[in-house]
Amino acid sequence: MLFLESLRRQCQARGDKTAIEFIDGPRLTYRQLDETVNRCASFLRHAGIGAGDRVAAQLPKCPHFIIIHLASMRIGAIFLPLNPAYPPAETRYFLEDSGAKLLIADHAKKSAVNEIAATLDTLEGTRFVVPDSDFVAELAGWSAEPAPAATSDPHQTAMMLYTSGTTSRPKGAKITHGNLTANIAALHQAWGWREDDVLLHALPLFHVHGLVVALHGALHAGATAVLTAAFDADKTLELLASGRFSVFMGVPTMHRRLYQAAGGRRIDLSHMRLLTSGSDRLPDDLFAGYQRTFNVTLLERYGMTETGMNLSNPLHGERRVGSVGMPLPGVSARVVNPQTETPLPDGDIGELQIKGDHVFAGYWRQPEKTAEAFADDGWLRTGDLARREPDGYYTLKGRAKDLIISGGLNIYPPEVELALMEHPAVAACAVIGCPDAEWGEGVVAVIVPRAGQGIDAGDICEFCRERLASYKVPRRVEFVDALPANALGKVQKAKLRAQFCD
Ligand code: MCA
Repeated sequence: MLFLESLRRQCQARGDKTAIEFIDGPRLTYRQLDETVNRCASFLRHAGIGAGDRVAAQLPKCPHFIIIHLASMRIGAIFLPLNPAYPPAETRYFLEDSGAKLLIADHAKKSAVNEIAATLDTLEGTRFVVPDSDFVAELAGWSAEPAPAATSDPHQTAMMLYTSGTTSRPKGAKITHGNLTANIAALHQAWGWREDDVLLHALPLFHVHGLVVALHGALHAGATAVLTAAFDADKTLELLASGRFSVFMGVPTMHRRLYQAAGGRRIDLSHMRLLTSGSDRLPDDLFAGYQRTFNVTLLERYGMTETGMNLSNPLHGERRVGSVGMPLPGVSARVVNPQTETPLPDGDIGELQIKGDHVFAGYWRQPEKTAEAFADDGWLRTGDLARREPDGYYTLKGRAKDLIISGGLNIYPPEVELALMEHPAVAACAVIGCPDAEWGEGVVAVIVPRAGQGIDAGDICEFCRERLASYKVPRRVEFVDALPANALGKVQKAKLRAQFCD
């Protein structure tokens, strides 16, 4: 049964039980959730949205986002979540590339959004919502009649999430209804989701982690998701310690801040059933410090936007420090020689490749990039290096691709380099990630200035801020006379890392 169908059944079965609740904000029961999603689906159909159309939402974390997300998928449209931190140039690219027909955005950004919309032929409409407003009341005039089942095909695309590439502009990963269903089924089995679970949801909603793993996970189980509008470590720790919650998911930067917020106190969280960490490597010291401080063992898992979750440490059994665990039910994994793509014996390091019904359907309108993503025999190339231990646990050993992960967010150096190269005083540049205690890695730009042009680091950062979401803006800028290059002229980033990462 597809995820959407099982969600509808949960809505029918759970009636007055709370489905979603915002801290200091609105609460929706399963019945209200179902009705409101139906009303929003009526509104979308009335706005001319049909199967296969792209509906973009660029909103802060609010109930509107969740309703629009579910309603879009319910009528067979393709949901496209956009990070509100994107500056106009990035937002425009995603709307243009996806050919989004409708954009629903924050009322506070109306004039900037309208400026972008005026330049796009494919975007037929924009709607603005006030995130604090009563969306349920606003939709009350629309029919709550369920939409005719538009989504019985597991191969139909349910949503599109943009991921950057090492050599190209960001690509839209097509996630099908079948992918979502396979992932959720695997996680429910592996993590033992229960209807009496109460999830504290502090992640952004525009990534797989917050949207699928956390939110869909709770709704699929008929559990309750309690959402914070943003992540505040002190507030989150207070909530976790309150005894109300059984599940929490975060990225290492969030867990590090929670650990620091404890300030050396021992705070017992052992009443919680499951605390997971993902989107970036969990440092060993944090794993151990967390255990001592909170009397719980974090469960580390590994996923990708293109697949959702792949590997996980076990719910019962050893949660191994430094390991991302074993393949989830229905997931096949192998480690191969990156050159020949032949499987390697246990203990050898190679590229991790993945297969299963959860693996995405390809990149939007990019058949060549899609073909490059898969090996000839159909396995997905993750671009991550890993080793399988003889007892089946996998350990990540680095990246085959040029990627920085900062606070659980992927940043592709070529994207930042392209922005830097637009600066008139930049003759050449290279962007690297240096270890950072808070963020995991921090973006460092190494720049060769153009002769005779004045240039300073603050100006460079300001220039980037106009073109890139602020988390991609270099935290440090270094100036050099020349970049180290190999015989083919390729910049040797390892040398730069050795020079500039302490
Ligand atoms: C915020 N800032 C960052 C980051 N986040 N800088 C670098 N890296 C970041 N990740 C910057 C902002 O640009 C801003 O800069 C300043 O920090 C404060 O912004 P604010 O929004 O207040 O930050 P925050 O609330 O402290 O955010 C930190 C955070 C957040 C909570 C750790 O980054 C976060 O929610 N990360 C999780 C991302 C996530 O869900 N990843 C999953 C994707 P300025 O002041 O200069 O403007 S990967 C995924 O889904 C796969 C499938 C998987 O396996 O999970």
